[in-house]
Amino acid sequence: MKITFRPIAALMACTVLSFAAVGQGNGPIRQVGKVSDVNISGQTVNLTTDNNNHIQVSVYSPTVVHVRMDKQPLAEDFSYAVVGKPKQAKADIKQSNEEVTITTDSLVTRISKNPFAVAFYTKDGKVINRDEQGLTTSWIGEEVTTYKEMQEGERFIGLGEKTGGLDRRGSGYTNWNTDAYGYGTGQDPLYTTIPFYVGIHHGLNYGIFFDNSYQSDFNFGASNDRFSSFGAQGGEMDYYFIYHTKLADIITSYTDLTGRMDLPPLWSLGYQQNRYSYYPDTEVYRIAQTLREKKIPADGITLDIHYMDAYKLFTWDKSRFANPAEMNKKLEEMGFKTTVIVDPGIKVEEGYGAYERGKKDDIFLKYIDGENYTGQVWPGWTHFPDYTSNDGREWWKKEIKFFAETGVDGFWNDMNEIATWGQKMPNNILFDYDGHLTTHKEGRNVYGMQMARASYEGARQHQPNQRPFLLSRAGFSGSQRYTAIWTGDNRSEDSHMMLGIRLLNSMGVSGVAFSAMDIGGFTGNPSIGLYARWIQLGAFTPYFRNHTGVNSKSSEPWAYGEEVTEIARNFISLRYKLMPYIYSNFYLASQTGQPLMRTLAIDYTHDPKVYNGEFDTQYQFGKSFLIMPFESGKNYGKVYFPQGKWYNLYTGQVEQGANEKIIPIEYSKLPIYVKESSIIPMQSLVQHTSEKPTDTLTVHIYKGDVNNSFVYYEDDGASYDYQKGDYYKRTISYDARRKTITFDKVEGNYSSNFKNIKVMLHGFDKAKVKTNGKKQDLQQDFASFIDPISRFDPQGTSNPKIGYEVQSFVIKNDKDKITLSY
Ligand code: NBV
Repeated sequence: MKITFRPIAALMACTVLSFAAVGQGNGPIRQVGKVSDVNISGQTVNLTTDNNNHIQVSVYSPTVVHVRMDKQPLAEDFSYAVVGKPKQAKADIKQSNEEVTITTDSLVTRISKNPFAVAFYTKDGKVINRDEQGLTTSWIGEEVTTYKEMQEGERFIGLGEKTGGLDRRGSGYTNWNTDAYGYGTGQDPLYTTIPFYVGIHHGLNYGIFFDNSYQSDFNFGASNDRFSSFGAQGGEMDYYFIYHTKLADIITSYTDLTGRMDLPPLWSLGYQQNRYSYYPDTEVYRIAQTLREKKIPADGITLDIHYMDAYKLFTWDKSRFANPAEMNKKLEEMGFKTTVIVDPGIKVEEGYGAYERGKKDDIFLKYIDGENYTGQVWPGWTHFPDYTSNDGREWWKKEIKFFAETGVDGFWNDMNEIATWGQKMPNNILFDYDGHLTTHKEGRNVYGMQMARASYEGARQHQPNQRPFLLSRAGFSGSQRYTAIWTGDNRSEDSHMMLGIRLLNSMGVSGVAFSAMDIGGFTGNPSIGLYARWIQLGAFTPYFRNHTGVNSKSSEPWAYGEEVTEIARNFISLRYKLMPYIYSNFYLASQTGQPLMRTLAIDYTHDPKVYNGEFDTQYQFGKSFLIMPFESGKNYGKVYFPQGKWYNLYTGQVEQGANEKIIPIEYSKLPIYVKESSIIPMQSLVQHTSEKPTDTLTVHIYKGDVNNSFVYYEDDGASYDYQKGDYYKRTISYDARRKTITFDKVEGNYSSNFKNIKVMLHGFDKAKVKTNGKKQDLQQDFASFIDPISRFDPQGTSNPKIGYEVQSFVIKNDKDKITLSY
């Protein structure tokens, strides 16, 4: 009897304990509990529960609902990520014994009272997303997690810089900014934290942004078949729920909340030559000169840590760079801008200026007892500025002036996870967190973002009417307001090239339009084929950066033989010819948050094929180009054409969409297709963005059965004068039913670089074109985007150009509306 009694007693004790946990919130898990008090004020519902938890659900806009919960009364809503302001919205709030419902123009939020749980529905009653009824929200110690009911067939995408497939279902992830040198293709976490994802099911899609900078965990059905969840090691449960019928609009709403990039300087969209490291100055000139001699267009040269004196920030190694201002001036004359690397660690060395000034201004991160934290990096033992304090940022802004004086145009913020040897920064370091004193646990994930912010603000302060270029390795949601982000120390392997595409596509969905990977790979040496493929793809990434590590082979476009040089020249030149298209797409990103690299999930959200591992690296570059990335060495590959018609870029041949196909892959030609009804503005070839193209803008139009529009945008590409109206903008629309192409009236005061517009018609058989009602004469023309490789024609005589015949005509670039009909 005794023997059997004991386990029963133990079981009973356990049962009591778990009831206590559920009922009173004092067991090992504190449940959110039953709503005991409701207070409705305007667009906001405040609730308390019988477990003494405090909750606020408020309508942020008709499509966004903000949910906050804490074990104590809610504190001031401080966020580094969110810059948007709640919008006045019609919200009909009703209450019954069981629930509170909030109805806006777009969705219905239902708050159950027992226990507290939130559910979001469409206006016609479909579940978009709801708390898992039994688990809802709970705390284990300081760790807080919200559990969501897993919907049948639900997929998850986003979460920024995360490895894994496009569809994250079945996986779990951690956000803890990490220096991940030579990371594995499945490694997690990496450098940047973006706690934002999109859920997709039953023809619906929603976004959740979890605004918490502690280490956070996301579970999309990993090791369980019941829920998806998001939680953090501390802080509030604080999330924004976003609902739109179109996925692209979710990105727009998310970037309404967390901000968007400024228009970048045009030069930063050109080709950027990096290595760890180019020195001395004569080597920098050699690289610049060779790019020009070999007619490989380029705009930027980047200096890595060897430009510094013993890796000390805000110094130049004078034996390598005797006169940096003069060097930068000469480079500028050659059409190059200089970007320098900046690391946060300031060497502890008596008499070293930055160290002394930092000590004097007392801006370094400290332990709880007030002693400066010291960690080891390149220069040896260093202190780290607290960029989460206003004083820390102000100090850094003053220091950055050092570069402004030498004509530096770009700042590359590295090692800002924070990276220190040992990779185990202690948690008992304090971060000001802008007046909300906290520890490393909450401060770490925003440190890199705040460093980039300080660099950005510093650059702006010292050259107020010049757009700076910023690049950062670590980041957090909202970093896109200050900087581009690149994916750190990848490897020179095929799998990394493909991973890089997935990372950039994922960042694009997650608000980061300006992103990059090291083209060619950082660690190791790529094969010739891999390098050739990667540089072709690089031309279709937002920030085009060729970079390699300190011990690897040279990685300039001529380092892999003549043939690869030609391939690189072809695709880098194509990027320069596409600059009007690319720049207009960056304008779009600055206005709407729409990324340049668009996973097919953005426009073909509910087509299951786009999530298939065979096709999930395919992406659109802008809306017109469909890029098919493939590992090197493949002669054939399977692709998927989504709904619609797709033109082969090189032959003009049309592929019907909603179709899989095996296509031949040529080593020298990245498979690229153009979407029907596309409008693609291009210019003549230039060797850098400050060289003037010819005065004719070529607009390629591809015949199609769907409507389309393209916002063409131009300005000086360098200053902020566009904010005063100095821009040139017009919408070009393709109306498939009316058979018209309309160039709307120009907006803005900037006069275009282009006097003429040449319209090239693709796929229009014997078109009869009228311009503003008058018959238009057409010319026979040839559409060619790249040149043949000379291997096939050493004399350059017999080999026909790559391309196909089209018809074209030239019109004046009038500011008034132009209507073409066909
Ligand atoms: O500054 C050197 C490198 C840099 O080239 C690379 O791009 C960064 O990701 N940096 C990391 C420091 C450590 C490299 C082992």
